[in-house]
Amino acid sequence: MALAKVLLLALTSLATTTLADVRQYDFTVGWVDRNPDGQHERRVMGINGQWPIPAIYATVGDQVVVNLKNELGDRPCSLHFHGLYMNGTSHMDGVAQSTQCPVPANSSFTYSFNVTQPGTYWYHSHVDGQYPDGLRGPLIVHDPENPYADQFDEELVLTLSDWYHDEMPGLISSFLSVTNPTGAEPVPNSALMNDTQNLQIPVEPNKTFFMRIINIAGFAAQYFWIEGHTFRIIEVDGIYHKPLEADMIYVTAAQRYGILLTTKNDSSENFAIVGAMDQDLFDVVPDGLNPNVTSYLVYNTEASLPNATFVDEFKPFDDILLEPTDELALFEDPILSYTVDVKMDNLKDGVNYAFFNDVTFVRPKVPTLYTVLTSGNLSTDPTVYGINTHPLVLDHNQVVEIVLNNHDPGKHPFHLHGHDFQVLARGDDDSGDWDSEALSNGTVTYPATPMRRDTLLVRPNGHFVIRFRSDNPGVWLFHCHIEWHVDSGLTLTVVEAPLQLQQQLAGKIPEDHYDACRAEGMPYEGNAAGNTVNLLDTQGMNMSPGLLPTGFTPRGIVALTFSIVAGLLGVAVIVWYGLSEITPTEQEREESKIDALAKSSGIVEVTGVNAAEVDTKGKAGHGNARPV
Ligand SMILES: *[C@@H]1O[C@H](CO)[C@@H](O)[C@H](O)[C@H]1NC(C)=O
Ligand SMILES: *[C@@H]1O[C@H](CO)[C@@H](O)[C@H](O)[C@H]1NC(C)=O
Ligand SMILES: *[C@@H]1O[C@H](CO)[C@@H](O)[C@H](O)[C@H]1NC(C)=O
Ligand SMILES: *[C@@H]1O[C@H](CO)[C@@H](O)[C@H](O)[C@H]1NC(C)=O
Ligand SMILES: *[C@@H]1O[C@H](CO)[C@@H](O)[C@H](O)[C@H]1NC(C)=O
Ligand SMILES: *[C@@H]1O[C@H](CO)[C@@H](O)[C@H](O)[C@H]1NC(C)=O
Ligand SMILES: *[C@@H]1O[C@H](CO)[C@@H](O)[C@H](O)[C@H]1NC(C)=O
Ligand SMILES: *[C@@H]1O[C@H](CO)[C@@H](O)[C@H](O)[C@H]1NC(C)=O
Ligand SMILES: *[C@@H]1O[C@H](CO)[C@@H](O)[C@H](O)[C@H]1NC(C)=O
Ligand SMILES: *[C@@H]1O[C@H](CO)[C@@H](O)[C@H](O)[C@H]1NC(C)=O
Ligand SMILES: [Cu+2]
Repeated sequence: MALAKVLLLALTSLATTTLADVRQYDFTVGWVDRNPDGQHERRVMGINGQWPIPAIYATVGDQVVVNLKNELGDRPCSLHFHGLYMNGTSHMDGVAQSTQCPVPANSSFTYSFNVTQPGTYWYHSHVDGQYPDGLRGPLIVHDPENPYADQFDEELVLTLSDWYHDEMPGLISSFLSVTNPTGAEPVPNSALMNDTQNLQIPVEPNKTFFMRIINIAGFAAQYFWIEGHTFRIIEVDGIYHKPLEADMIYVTAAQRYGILLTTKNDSSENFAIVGAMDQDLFDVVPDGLNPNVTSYLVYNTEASLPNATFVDEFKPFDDILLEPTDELALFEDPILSYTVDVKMDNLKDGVNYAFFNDVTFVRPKVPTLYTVLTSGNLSTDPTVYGINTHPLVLDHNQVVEIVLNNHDPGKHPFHLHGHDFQVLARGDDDSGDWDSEALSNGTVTYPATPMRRDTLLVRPNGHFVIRFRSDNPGVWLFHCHIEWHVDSGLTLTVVEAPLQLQQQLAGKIPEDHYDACRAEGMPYEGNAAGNTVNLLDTQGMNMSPGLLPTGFTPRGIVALTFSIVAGLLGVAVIVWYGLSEITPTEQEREESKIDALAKSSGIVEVTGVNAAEVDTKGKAGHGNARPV
């Protein structure tokens, strides 16, 4: 009996080892011409001459190897595997200037990692705001132990996306410009499903599909529904949840939903599948924009395809109602609760930036992971990562809470790399003190088994509270997944268990990672400024422009812009001098603000030298406000 058990165990472990597979993908990234909305042909970033780019498939336990070759000719790229924990392989997370140097044109780079989690994910470039030019696609991890396996017949992948006719680099420079002082985001030209429109999905009656819906957009969330049908949500962002019925979901950029869709018994009619971009996100809705995309469930090829019926009101399912299938209980109260205040504001160069606690993200000279690996015991000191990476250094195996207050009237989907997180609360108040009061008087209670996901919407001037356990040493970004806001700085850097990370990765960074840095002429040792001698001296690090002089408002910048446009050079020069001149009072204000930040966050330490440097840099480095 005992022997049989041992044998069985041995057999099972043999079976699981042989089941683990290496999934190798050879991906050459290059340009191809496409016209996915039938309105405009343009070049897009394809893979091996294909676009839509191929999906990556794996099974839990597999090792995935992606051999990337960059044939874009004139620009770097990278690949990030959105939602994967990358446990033990933070250096394979694909984030340029955080976990690697960007992969230069005409170079190769290998990503290799083990997949330990089932579910619906995607992969995309993580260099600048690059992926909306096409370098984004599904990543599906199959699960031999899917708890809902007996409830469906077939699987189906369906991507949602927004689409631009112009290429990102030009759009980004007009977005981050003194001529766009309110930070109005470029509005997409159309919406897509599976990178096309009017897709026909043939179905048989009385079958259940496990439909994996992935929003691979750079900006727009979509309302999604299937006319005449309801469905059951069983997965969000890779985490199984107990089935709940819905007839409409709201899928932000980067979110995924796994739904069970049972087809009708009667196959006389066909039905529209509708995606409607959320136009609340757009500052101005251009004339003639069709925010909607339609596909069809085709039961009967003889029958007509119905036009989608307009809905008067969007009433999507509230994801916070979901309960994870594994019933993971609410994490205990955290030692560290970190409050981040989100706002949009202009800096001295007249450009509109996005801030977490008055810090707008600027890439460090040395990728943050390499700073961890070359800063010894000082890796626990946030100073070495530079103010503008907004480092949040975490101890190993702690419960961490993030309270996010959105002081912006826009909606934002926030994503944390390397983790999923528990969602404790989401509300319409951004005052910052609603939480403790409402919790103590019992008006708010946190769910016992909170919903978990990796990308979460915060509502306009609202808040959310999330928790996760720092059980995954690595450098992980926390950022808004609207690419425009990544470009304007809505990112902070989680440096999780840096000492454990050093041990984990000692001697493990492959040479092609350093080759990428060498080819780009980027340093890969030392602090954020590349200083390898005195790690606490970050002089010369990349910094954001300084603050606007007191009293300067977006309206002032609009006036400036107007004067530029009108070519009133005399007036403009005066305004420019007004902008560039920093009075001593202003300088003091700036310094004390940074001091206050250091104190309030308890995270960033700034020396007098650095604080003074903010100002110098702001003055020196950003002449693009100059009206010439
Ligand atoms: C990459 O190779 C192409 C073709 O040989 C060449 O035109 C291009 O200049 C190269 N790009 C870089 C950055 O070296
Ligand atoms: C990935 O899995 C293989 C065996 O399947 C193992 O040898 C290797 O150490 C794993 N890598 C990491 C980073 O965990
Ligand atoms: C959508 O694209 C994926 C590959 O990215 C493909 O597997 C799937 O079949 C397509 N879905 C439909 C409904 O055609
Ligand atoms: C639908 O399928 C189920 C089994 O999946 C079967 O029991 C049932 O009879 C079918 N109904 C019709 C109307 O075909
Ligand atoms: C199809 O018919 C079966 C019984 O034959 C029933 O249980 C099921 O609810 C029907 N499905 C739909 C979508 O009407
Ligand atoms: C859909 O709308 C178009 C244009 O309004 C119309 O020509 C067509 O007949 C409609 N199709 C159906 C199936 O109603
Ligand atoms: C898009 O769909 C929404 C919701 O059904 C509808 O209100 C709107 O009129 C549609 N817009 C266009 C251009 O079809
Ligand atoms: C880090 O600190 C520990 C304990 O204080 C010490 O043993 C170790 O030598 C230090 N390591 C480095 C690289 O300074
Ligand atoms: C509890 O606190 C919240 C938040 O301050 C407040 O809105 C609510 O009115 C309070 N309720 C009671 C019963 O005191
Ligand atoms: C990472 O791996 C460690 C060690 O196996 C494990 O304890 C931890 O839960 C893992 N974390 C994640 C996020 O998978
Ligand atoms: Cu955002």
